[in-house]
Amino acid sequence: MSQSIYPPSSEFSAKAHVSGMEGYNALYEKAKDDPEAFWGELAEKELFWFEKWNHVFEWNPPFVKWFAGGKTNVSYNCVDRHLTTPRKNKVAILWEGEPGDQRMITYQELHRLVSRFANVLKARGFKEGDRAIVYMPMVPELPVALLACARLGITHSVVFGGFSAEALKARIQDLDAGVVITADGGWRRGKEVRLKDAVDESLAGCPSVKDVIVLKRTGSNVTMKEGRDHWWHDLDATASEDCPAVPLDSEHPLYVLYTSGTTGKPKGILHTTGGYLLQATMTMKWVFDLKEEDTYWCTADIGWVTGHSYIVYGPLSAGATSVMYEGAPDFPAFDRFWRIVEKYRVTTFYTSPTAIRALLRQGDQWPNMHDLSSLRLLGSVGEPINPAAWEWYHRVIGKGRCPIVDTWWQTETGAIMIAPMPGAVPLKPGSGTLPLPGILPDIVDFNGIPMEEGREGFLIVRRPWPSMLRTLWGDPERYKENYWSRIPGIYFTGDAARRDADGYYWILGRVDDVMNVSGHRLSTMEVESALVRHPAVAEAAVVGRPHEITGQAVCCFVTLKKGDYDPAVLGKELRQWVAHEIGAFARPEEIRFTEGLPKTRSGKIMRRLLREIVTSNAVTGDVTTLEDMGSITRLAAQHDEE
Ligand code: 7RM
Repeated sequence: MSQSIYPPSSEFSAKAHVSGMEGYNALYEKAKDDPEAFWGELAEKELFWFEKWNHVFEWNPPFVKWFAGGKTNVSYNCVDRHLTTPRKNKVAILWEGEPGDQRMITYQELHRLVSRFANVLKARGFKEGDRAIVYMPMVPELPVALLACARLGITHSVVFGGFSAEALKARIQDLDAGVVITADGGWRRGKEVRLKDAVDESLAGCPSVKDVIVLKRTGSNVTMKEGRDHWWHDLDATASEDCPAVPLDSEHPLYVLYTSGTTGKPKGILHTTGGYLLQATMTMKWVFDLKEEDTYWCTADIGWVTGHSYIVYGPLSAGATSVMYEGAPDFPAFDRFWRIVEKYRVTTFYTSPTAIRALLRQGDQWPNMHDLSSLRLLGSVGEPINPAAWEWYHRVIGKGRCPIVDTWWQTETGAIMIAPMPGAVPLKPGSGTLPLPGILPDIVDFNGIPMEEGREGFLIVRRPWPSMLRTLWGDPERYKENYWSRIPGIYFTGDAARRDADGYYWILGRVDDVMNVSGHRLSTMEVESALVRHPAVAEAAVVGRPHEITGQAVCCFVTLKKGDYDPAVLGKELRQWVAHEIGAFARPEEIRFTEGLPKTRSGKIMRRLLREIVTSNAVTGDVTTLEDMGSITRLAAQHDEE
């Protein structure tokens, strides 16, 4: 496959935090040779500590501690420390609600909001070691609630605002949370998402919950239970603005974030304090090349890890101006993102391949209606980005001027692990390029033996890193089993990948997304990228189905770009196309045209559900992360008609 390479422009390099491959190599080598010195110096320089640590890290596989004995506070680092600098009147959060309302909150104002709300929690008796569930829309009070918890050492767990009452209840129970922080509702595609109703429904079986604090966002009618439920504004009105941040151990649990595993029970990923914040802060500079004058926008939802690390903790710790948007990208029209970029003169824009493909599908007229010349850097996260989407993002959004940082990481890794430093590392569309300093990934076979260049294998990480998950909440055995036993003593990412002659990493998707057709290992991603290279195809999801002769057969779900197609003709053409692009063995057995694909709320295609549909035409197991349950019914129904 011919490969285009995009080196950084000399203009971009000249101003970047890290310039040229020499700059990258020097940092990488230093971190590799002496991780203690490397991370120790950064921790001292980049974060505020009440007391210094005893050791940079202590590694008792598979458990690690970073900066243990050191005392710090995430809320202090994200807010208070900026108040004695010229940043005190800088906008921290530049917020836009879906209906078009706006708020601009400076660091000083953020300090007041966080201190007051921390005093509200304190007055209700919550303190260091307690747990809070946060179930809110994307409004500024969401980061305020998180920072208030962090200020007091209350471990928070954000549950995405679209989750059902049932999913919420499971998380409240698993965490044994004492308080739920919520809102009446939020706005999504012009409709109210009624959060308080879901909280009421979930609380029947949750005796641990003493208090529910309700923000008024939509103003709709909600039931308030006497003694248990309180309006945020009532409690906040009388709260003092003086609430010093509590010095906490570097290993104090900052948050738990639930993510679906291969079984039905979600895993509670635990992140702690000093190490997490350090890597989140450093990646803002290394990967997003953050400058004082940037207006940075990550479009993720705070309900998943990208929002935690790259809307709340990373940007605020680094003193950024961070845009936050409440609603959907297509409301009221397909240009909402580009409208916001133009309006606030956004310089750095970080989104997912799913969003890019969805917007690409609507045509260039939407971005072309807006002045996007403020952009200087683009980012991608969540899935491999296919070359066609990359090229569109680069050309139509970035006007060929902006580097694209393709960032590989996981809820478990806490912060970005593999991504280009944009002033240093030449880009190859579809590759996360090289590991960041201190990160030692490798690609190995079943026995942990490194694969040769170009060969597909398991992506692993050899050394603990600062923002690594510490355990699964309440289940250290599952933590060991899930991440450290496939190849004993080594972190197993669950992803397949390969490395090219330049040492660049190419992520091929989850290991359980690898098919085996006639003895050929074939990644579902490979077939998907072949399909989306076809001009009629907007998006594709591919799964394997048991097959008597070939082991597995390739089944494809395809959404089309606008146009008139004859499904019979196009189906044949696409099968031929894939055979031509990859090889005859990859020729799909089946192509199903569909209006939409089942996705998680963070935009990942749920291939597990598609696998169940093609094997048994039924769906079982955990579907709580699914964005639109209707997509499943429609896909199954479509099959019945065939
Ligand atoms: C941040 C996030 C993690 C999984 C991971 C991969 C996939 C994420 C990329 C990617 C290719 C990327 N956390 N993934 N980023 N694949 N290129 N740049 O997404 O826990 O929700 O998902 O997502 O499979 O293991 S996550």
